Amino acid sequence: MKVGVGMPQSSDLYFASSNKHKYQEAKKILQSFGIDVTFYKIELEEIQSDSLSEIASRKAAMAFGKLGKPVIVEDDGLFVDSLGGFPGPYSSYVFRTIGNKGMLSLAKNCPAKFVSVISFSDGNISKSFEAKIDGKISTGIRGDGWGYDPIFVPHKSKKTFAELENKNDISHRYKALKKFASWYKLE
Ligand code: ITT
Repeated sequence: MKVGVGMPQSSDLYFASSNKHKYQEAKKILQSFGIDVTFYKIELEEIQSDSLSEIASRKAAMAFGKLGKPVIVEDDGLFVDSLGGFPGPYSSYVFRTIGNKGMLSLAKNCPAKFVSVISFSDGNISKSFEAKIDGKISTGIRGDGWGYDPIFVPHKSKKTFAELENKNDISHRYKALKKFASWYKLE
């Protein structure tokens, strides 16, 4: 798996997800680290757990079981401080049910963080990398973005993720993939 710096390798690494936005961002970010990924579009069953890392590592093992090739998955959560970390591991369900409008009515202007866990599996090795970005829930839906982007305002910013041009340089996903890339290149 050795990769030269700045030299995209032929894609022997897959990104398993049902969410093309996550894949598109991950692809761009990994490309900047000289790593190529291919989309493995799949809805993987998620175990119920309070731990994103446990959910992600089980998903990675499941994805490898189906694909038989080195694969990464990502599990994310939006954690609102005043709601005891809710929706956290349930962020996907909450987005599908109450959406950004519902989250605003629960947590307008409240401190929150976005957490990403990237898990790798190749059948022998399984590794996870976690990162977060602090911020808050906005006061309204702002910008044309996917998921919670129109209501998440990162720390020191006045703009939501959806309004920012440099989301991919600062996000939870960027930070977790950066840790993954440093490890992957040395393997
Ligand atoms: P998977 O198939 O990869 O699991 P998912 O969309 O269910 O796709 P997650 O469970 O990891 O992904 O994500 C939890 C929720 O958080 C989900 O509703 C996502 O749309 C949302 N989300 C994750 N990362 C985000 C980001 O960078 N910006 C906005 N929303 C995000």
